[in-house]
Amino acid sequence: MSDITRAEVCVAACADLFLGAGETLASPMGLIPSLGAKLARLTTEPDLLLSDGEAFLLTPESTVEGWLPYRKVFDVVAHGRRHVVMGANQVDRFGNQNISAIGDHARPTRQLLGFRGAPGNTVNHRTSYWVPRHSTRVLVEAVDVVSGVGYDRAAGPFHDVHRVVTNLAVLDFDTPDHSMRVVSVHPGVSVDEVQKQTSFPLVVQDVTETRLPTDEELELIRTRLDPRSKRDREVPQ
Ligand code: F8G
Repeated sequence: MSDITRAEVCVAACADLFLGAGETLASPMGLIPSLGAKLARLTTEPDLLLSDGEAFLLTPESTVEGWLPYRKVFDVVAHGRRHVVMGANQVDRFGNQNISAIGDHARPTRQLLGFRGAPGNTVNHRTSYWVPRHSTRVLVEAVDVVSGVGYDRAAGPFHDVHRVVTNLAVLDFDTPDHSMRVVSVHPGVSVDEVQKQTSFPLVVQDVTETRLPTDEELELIRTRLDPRSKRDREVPQ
């Protein structure tokens, strides 16, 4: 299939976040991660559980298939069989995430979402991040406030910041000091461009090109999961 869009590459990269997850609760925030989780469920991970973030488990077509009220989500968080894909106003080289405030904490210039579930998520189970606009403003040397905990802070045995998927690249922390590394750049993007849009030096080794979605995946994305192409609004071509 031709004309594969950047948004579709990002959806497939988000689906790959869940490779090997098995019977795990996926909690994707934002459209592209949600499409990715649904795509994974329909292809490689048939046992993946999809939360609507409120009270239900849903099939990829949004039919209710389970009851997961808020209080129960906390049990799953503590148990650890969950993979959350959160957003980030800022994320730094060790995977600290900020969705709380911009600027000096005593007098922030912007009040954002607050800490929400980020601290508990990051100390209890696998966490990834989705950044729709990779820029030096988001990929910062050090976050202004730590919401999600990174590798340079003592975060306990269940801490597992897996990957950061952006509109330009896939990144992880699989380095000796857990500083951020480029795993792959999306087709049409150079490593230089990714570095230019990042405020700290990235580890660059064995970088590949992010895979294209398969024909089966494209069919699922275009006809079943997002027929109205809302994905193009989150990641313009
Ligand atoms: C900036 C920057 C920046 C933004 N530098 N300025 C400015 C400088 C920008 C704008 C203004 C606003 C378990 C669980 C939970 C639960 C439970 C269960 C979670 C405990 C459920 C409910 C709960 C957390 C889930 C997410 C976040 C998803 C996004 C957002 C965003 C954008 C964060 C990316 N770097 N950045 N500004 N939540 N959301 O110029 O200025 O600030 O900017 O898991 O919750 O409680 O816990 O945020 O901000 O994962 O991803 O989209 O708020 O939209 O509009 O960009 O324009 O006003 O002048 P936003 P944005 P201005 S898990």
